[in-house]
Amino acid sequence: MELRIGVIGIGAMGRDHVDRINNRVNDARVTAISDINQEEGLKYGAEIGAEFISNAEDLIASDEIDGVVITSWDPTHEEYVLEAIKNNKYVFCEKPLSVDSAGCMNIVNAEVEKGERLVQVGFMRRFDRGYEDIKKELDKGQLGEPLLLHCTHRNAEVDSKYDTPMAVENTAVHEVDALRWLLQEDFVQAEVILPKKQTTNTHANLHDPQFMLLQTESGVCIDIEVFVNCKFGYDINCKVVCENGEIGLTNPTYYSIKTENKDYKRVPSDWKERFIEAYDKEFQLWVEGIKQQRITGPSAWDGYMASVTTTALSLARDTGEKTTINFEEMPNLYKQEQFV
Ligand code: ISE
Repeated sequence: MELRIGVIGIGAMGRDHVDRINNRVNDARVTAISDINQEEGLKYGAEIGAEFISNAEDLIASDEIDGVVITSWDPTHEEYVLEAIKNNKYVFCEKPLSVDSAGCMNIVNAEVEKGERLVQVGFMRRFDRGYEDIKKELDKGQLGEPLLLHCTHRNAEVDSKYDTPMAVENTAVHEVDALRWLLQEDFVQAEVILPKKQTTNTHANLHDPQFMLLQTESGVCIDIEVFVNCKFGYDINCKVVCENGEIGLTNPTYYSIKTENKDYKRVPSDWKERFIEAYDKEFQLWVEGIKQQRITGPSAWDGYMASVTTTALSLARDTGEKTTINFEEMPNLYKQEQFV
């Protein structure tokens, strides 16, 4: 049976997901879309053969929709996810699950009350081959205990709307989730160091680059460089230093070009290119989850934990102080599937 998927928000990310659902994911098709821009929505709906439903709540409630994808403006996520839970609909929500931790907790509580997982959050890095392989190696234990992690998250450039807080909330949030999943433990302390020297390629509202530090419950120390105007491409690195060795991501390019005394490897241009396979896999897992009525991908609890951690990082940046990360106790609903 082909699942009927409704997508709310048809900006760049929404369209990217429509394309993967219709062309690369098995057993699902986008049959309805919704967007605040009616003209664009009608035009795009006609292009992809999907009904345009102007009111997102009507799309969520429709009997002709089996699953909802939320790629709308961040502040609308919480409201639409809660509406989906109310309507017993499976829902895939792009990060952030909500703009704050209290909002994420509202979703956790609504799901716990239903007694069933309906929500998957768009933390795609868990599905990336590189991160998966690192996790397998760490789980084997031959490298010994992880001690330190060095990560970089570099974007070629960002637009003028991207400001200092977004380096945490929009960008480092991916490391926050992926590293928590890799290490299978939570973070307890956050710190952000803003180097005095910034790139001349930034603008007045964006401190770039930034240096973030996290510590886990067991004492693993992590540094994350976020540099979103690095100019040369989308460059993601993660090195885990263990007792008996080191393991890290490589640039996932399958060829190099030698010419004019140089040996070139391509650097991806953005996250859509770098993580294309991971995005496809996360959606395939979501579709399988709906079919089997058992969602196992990143959960509302993971969305909440990412939010408490990014909130602490933001506070640490604003105060210049090390900040303790506090969180609620994990409800039983999430214990079984934790860190899948
Ligand atoms: C963007 O929203 C993403 O999700 C990308 O993965 C990240 O690299 C980028 O910095 C964000 O702005």
